[in-house]
Amino acid sequence: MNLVSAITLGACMLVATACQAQKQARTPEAVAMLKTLEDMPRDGKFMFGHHDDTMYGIGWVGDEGRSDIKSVCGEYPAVMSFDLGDIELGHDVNLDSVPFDKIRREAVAQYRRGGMVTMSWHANNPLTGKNAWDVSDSSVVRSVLPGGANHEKFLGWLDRVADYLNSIKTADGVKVPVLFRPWHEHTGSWFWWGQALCSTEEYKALWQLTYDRLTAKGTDQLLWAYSPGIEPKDSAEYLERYPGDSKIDLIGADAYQYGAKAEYMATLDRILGIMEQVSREHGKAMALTEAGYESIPDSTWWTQTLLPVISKYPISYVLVWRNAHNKPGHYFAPYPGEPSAKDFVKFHEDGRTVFVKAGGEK
Ligand code: BMA
Repeated sequence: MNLVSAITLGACMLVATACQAQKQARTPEAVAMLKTLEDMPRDGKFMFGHHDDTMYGIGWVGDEGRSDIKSVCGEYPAVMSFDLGDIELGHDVNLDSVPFDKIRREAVAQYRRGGMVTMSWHANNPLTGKNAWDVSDSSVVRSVLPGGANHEKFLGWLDRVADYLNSIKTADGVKVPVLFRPWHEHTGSWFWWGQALCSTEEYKALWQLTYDRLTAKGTDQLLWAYSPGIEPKDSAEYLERYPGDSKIDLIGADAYQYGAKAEYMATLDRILGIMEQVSREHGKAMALTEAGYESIPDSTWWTQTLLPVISKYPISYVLVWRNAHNKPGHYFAPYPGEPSAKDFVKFHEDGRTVFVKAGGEK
């Protein structure tokens, strides 16, 4: 072997070790979850997801095992989303009054029935003490980075997130894999980590800090999702604040209908087209991480608006937002008797959509 081949071999071994080290840093359950996310579109399917599905719905809150989706179609969503907002303050309930103990139980139940769990984090503003939507000051992100006045406090917040995620375990002690989706919708400017509130470097540093601190706390059960809003016009804009391939497992977008059907379909088409390109070039799974039409004022929305567009793209899942029990009209999923429920049953019966069975617990 000459020197060049020896060096090349050495370099290859280093790369292989690094890759292995990265893989070894994942629990088998997280690896399996990533494989499922990747396999879905290859099988021509995608999972359906719903935020806070088993926590509350229209006309009920906290009923054990209840779900508006299950009431309508007989199965649970394959993906359930929960939010960590207020965990950083040490509260027992999140920003929507859902007890963290209940989120832990429901995450385990969802995992045991063969479904997936994703978590967002509407973290409070660490500078002003107000909520995630307080955009009154554009030095917040800088203030939590190393050297910033809120750095130590913020590390404590990250530790609380890590400790909580690490506490979500089955009875056998298996940590439930979670697709963690922090600092979402950053291409808009309605959260303190948004586009106009920090620089690209600061946003990326916020991700690095989050990733490093959680990883150091042993959160090897996590997958990580990047989910901008619909603002990017091309892949360069989509990737402007991308934290990097080594930190991201799935790329997403949060896209809601506010106006006309044709306009929303065109928006979905555009953002999913951009994501398809990024997904191919970066080798990442992709999903519509949040979607919906508040109050669903279109009784065929599921099969005539959503399905025709998303089924053109290799998405792993589509997730709709919550059915608030105490905020009239703030719902995104059907419930029994709701005008789009019949159409949702058709969507459920479509061979491409994936749900999980009630009672199918492992
Ligand atoms: C928003 C709304 C709010 C909620 C927040 C976090 O989109 O649903 O009511 O507090 O998400 O779940």
